Amino acid sequence: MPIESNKFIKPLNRRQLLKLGLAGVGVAGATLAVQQLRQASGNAAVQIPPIPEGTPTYGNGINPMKVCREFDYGTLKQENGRTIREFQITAQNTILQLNQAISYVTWNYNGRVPGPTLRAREGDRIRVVFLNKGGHAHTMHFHGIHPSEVDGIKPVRNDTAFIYEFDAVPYGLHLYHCHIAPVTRHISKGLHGMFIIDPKEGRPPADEIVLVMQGYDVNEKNENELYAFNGLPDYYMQHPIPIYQNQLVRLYVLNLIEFDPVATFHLHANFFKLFPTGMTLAPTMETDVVTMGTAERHILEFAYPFPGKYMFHPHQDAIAEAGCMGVFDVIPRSNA
Ligand SMILES: [Cu+2]
Repeated sequence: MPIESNKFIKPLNRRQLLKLGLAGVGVAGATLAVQQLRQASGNAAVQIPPIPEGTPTYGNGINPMKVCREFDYGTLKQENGRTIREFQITAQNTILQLNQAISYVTWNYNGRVPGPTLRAREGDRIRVVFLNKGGHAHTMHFHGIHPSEVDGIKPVRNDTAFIYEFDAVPYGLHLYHCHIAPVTRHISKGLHGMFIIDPKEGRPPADEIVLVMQGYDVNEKNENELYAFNGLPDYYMQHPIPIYQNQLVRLYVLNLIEFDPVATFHLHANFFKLFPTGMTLAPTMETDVVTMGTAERHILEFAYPFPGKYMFHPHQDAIAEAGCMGVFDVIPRSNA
């Protein structure tokens, strides 16, 4: 698939150049300046609605309303003239109250399901210090391009650690998960998370939201009884995610439902632009439903022109009605 790397870097006119004090520089210089501005500003220009009061937490104070906009950029270190982005991950077990009747022992990374959304820039050197406190052998297998030694299939025994180090390539929306057999079991018990590699030139400012779709096989019969976005069934039905009217929203959607071969993602009363696997800077299509096999993921972009509450869910009723449903609460800015 061709990658159009400069799609969003439009040449500036003379007035815009004067404003930037760049009238004397060439187009290449101006383009670079725009890229630098975009990197410097990041999403600082984007206003995000505050977390509604009273949204419940679980485990060690984990709040799915926070999780949906939380990114772990790691810790930057300088070593031998190179920047290393270091992440600390611990596999552990945490009991989750999935609904009023079912509490479930999850296997997870850093006490949360899904694990932290790890985020890096294309070309960064990544170092993941992985400590296994889960009581079973686990690993971290990253999707991406890397040498076999760090492919995360070699078991890391309980109470031992392993360091995965590799370059963040290619840019896109990727994932990591445990790769101990049966892999479906280790993934569906919660050992999974998103791994976002931003393109060097960045993406336009947007309200960025993470949604990981997951199933729970609570009685271990190789089929799911419950489903969820970001770990807790029906959480975003009871606690809609607030977004602003006419604000560009960038949704990072990952399907990690095991035991069901496919699930779709459908957005109500709108259409979204689709960036397959997050590996393009220009959308390849516009639609309101997209089909994903297990481990497939896409970036979706949209804005809501009208205020109100709008559902999102897979178009498979059995999945949606068993917990994989949520609502966006579109708020006019004047009310904010
Ligand atoms: Cu595992």
